[in-house]
Amino acid sequence: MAAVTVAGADPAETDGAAAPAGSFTDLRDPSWNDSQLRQYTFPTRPIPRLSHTDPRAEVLINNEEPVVLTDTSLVYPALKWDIPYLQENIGNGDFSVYTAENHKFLYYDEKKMANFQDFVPKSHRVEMKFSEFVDKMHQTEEQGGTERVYLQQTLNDTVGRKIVVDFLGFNWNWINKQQSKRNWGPLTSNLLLIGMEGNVTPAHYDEQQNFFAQIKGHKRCILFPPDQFDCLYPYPVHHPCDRQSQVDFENPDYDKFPNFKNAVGYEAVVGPGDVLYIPMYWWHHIESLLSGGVTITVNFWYKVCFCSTISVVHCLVYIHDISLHKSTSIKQNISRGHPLQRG
Ligand SMILES: O=C(O)CCC(=O)C(=O)O
Repeated sequence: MAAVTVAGADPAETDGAAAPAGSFTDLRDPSWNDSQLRQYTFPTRPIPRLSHTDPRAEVLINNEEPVVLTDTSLVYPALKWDIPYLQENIGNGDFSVYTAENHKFLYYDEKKMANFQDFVPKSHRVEMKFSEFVDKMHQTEEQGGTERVYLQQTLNDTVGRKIVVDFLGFNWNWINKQQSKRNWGPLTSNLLLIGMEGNVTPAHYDEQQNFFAQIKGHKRCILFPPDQFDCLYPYPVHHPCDRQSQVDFENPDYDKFPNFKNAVGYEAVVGPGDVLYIPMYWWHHIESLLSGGVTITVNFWYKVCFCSTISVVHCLVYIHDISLHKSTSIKQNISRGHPLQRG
């Protein structure tokens, strides 16, 4: 895998030194401030923010390194989305909503729960109508309850006409070119994420390329390259939390996870109109800013087809580069014909 050059492309960066997470400096967007970021122990460097026309952005994506693209217009028609507009137009389908007793929404694969009978998930998936989700969110906001909700639903054909029109107005021309010039497989899904302020998706990696398009509110995204696999201690492959880090970023247990002391992240705060490229196998921790209101994101997940020669070479490079755990899971995906579900 190519050496990570991500920090070097940041026009705001001077010496490339890593700063403690939560105190990185770049060209600040005045609509948020440091007090809205959670505090962590590990250092981070900024992810470059570039125009999609900047040749350095292409280089980063080609190298499978993260970049925030500031002007793709990828989800331009959706920038008007807010809760009242969605309530009016999103339709009467069922939505997957996760509920949790605290702000952390650790993903787990329900199909793997039989393998670990003692596993007790800390969040639960419930199917509900959009209006029920909004009521639950308002209940917590108004009554100061501890139960939080996070809607995470693949966009599908139950959405109303105006949402379809907005969706068709996405910048498919740009994103289709991104896909075809890198020989990625098909778009597998667009996940719609609607979160409460302060919600956290703990660090995990996905087996797909991701253009993560921010629509409303701000999210802080902390990424770690795949070569920091040994710092992040994923759950075992057959565990429901496969691909998720076992390290609690807010209270790391260094006796159990000593290499976490060596973790160095790359971070960016994304706001409406920004698109973060999250390369396949890069760990990502994502938080909706504290006191920042509701966040809305749509992601674009692309399979990588391991069928073409170039992808096989790519795959072999990965297998060579990363630890046994990871290569085992990649090999499993290849032998299964790469059946991807969420991520
Ligand atoms: O936005 C989030 O909270 C999580 C999104 C995520 O993990 C993804 O798009 O892969």
